[in-house]
Amino acid sequence: MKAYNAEKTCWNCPAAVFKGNVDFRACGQSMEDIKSVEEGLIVIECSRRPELGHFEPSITFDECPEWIPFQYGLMLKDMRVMILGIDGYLGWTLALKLGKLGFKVSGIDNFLRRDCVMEKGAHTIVPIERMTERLHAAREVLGVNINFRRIDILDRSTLKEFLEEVKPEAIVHYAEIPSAPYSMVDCSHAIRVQENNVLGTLGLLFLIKEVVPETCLIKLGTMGEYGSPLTGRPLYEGIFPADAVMKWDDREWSLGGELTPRDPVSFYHVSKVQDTFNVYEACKYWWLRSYDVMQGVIYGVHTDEVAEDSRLRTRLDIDEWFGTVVNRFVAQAIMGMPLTIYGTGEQIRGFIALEDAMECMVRLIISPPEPGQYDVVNQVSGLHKLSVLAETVAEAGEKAGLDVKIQKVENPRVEADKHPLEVVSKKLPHTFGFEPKVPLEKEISRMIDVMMQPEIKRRIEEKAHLVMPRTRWDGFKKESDVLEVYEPGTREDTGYTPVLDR
Ligand code: USQ
Repeated sequence: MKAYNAEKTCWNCPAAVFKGNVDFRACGQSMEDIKSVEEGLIVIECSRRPELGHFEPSITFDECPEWIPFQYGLMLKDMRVMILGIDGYLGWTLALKLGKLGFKVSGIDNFLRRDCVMEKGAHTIVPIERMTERLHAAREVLGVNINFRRIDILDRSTLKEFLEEVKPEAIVHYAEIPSAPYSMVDCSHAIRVQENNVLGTLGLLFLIKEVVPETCLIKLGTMGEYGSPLTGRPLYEGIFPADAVMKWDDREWSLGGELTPRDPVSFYHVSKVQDTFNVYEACKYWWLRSYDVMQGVIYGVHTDEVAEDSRLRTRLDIDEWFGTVVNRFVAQAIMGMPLTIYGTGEQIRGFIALEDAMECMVRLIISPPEPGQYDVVNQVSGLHKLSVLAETVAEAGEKAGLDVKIQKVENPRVEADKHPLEVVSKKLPHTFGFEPKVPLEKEISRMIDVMMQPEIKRRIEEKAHLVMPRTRWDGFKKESDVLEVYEPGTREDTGYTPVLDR
């Protein structure tokens, strides 16, 4: 069977440098126009094989000797991937995975995540090494060499030098502050999040235009950009499908191809929406190419690479600022704290396990968009209602001999806590050949195994006082009141049933 990316051509390949007779990067025409009107005029030079001279961009990945088969499809030999935010939960995990697969990995980080967690007085419950030790262990254990620089994404001149040195063929952008509660602490935290995220991304776009316009930017967005429309309107993949229509006043228009509405749920999520528009515009103005990844809530601790050696582990946060819900529930089960459901627990969210998310990223990296193409994928493998999620964690905990209770606490956030949710996530399975491999229950029990280790259990208990929510969207500073505590298995499943269109 042919690889899912076999039919892509030089148009998609980051090694193809366009040498055509038109400056199509600024011409403002649609790509279809360019392709038909300028047929024969657009030529490329292959940066990998300059001896071929100038030719039409029509060689498929399947035909090109630079694209070689590997377990996920075809990969560009020694493809250079730069990860921005390489020290984080996802960045580090992806770096090891890509390195092990034979990609040439480079990355930047300014350790902002470590600082923000320290500001809370918390720590990653899975201990992680300093970067020098991480790099050393990656080399020693996995034979992976990572070209790391300590650079702040806002320091554009230093980042520019690094981009010029590496000339990445894909850039994965994780260098953002990822926490909704952190962005709601007060004015200076809200500004810090938006400054780092929005201005960091905007500056990056200008640098890509200048230094590596052929690269693909794989930008981490969030499912939270869409919100959860009370009408139950499906959450399409960022852009309305061709047959979507708007009806009003006895008239009808096609919405096909337009960005779908966004309804973010915190100042952090707003920063991601702003990024979406900036990336979308940059692709339009300068023919950059990007995948905007609307990722659901990540959970988990496992990939083969991070599990290889304790020095290679990735971080795991459970405090009220940086812990995400599944990771927090499992830690709460371990320390004997009733699982903290915010509000009714009828909120529904998209989720994906760490290991599955990493596979999706590899699949996106090796199948770049065309010049000028901005595309969106909804990266979720399941939709779960929070109350049901708590039951699932409780059940796994009980199997492991833990006595788990659930508590409903006053919701510190302003969010719909009873809403339908229908999510479309068709591109990853149908265009990129991705099938989720890690069921929720499996990852939860892997997490329980890791968190029951005495050192990690001790680290959880040490920070137990930072787990209850205190950061409220209304600005008052107070710990949420407990509304009720109950035994798992004693409540009806109420609210809406989620729908995932795959
Ligand atoms: N929640 C609880 N109990 C908890 C923690 C959270 O009921 O102890 C609830 C929240 O109220 C919310 C849901 O769980 O309804 C998810 O909260 P979360 O803190 O796990 O995730 P969120 O704030 O949405 O943000 C996280 C990541 C963010 C990413 C996002 C994906 O921190 O970087 O963008 O997940 S998504 O939620 O799909 O937007």
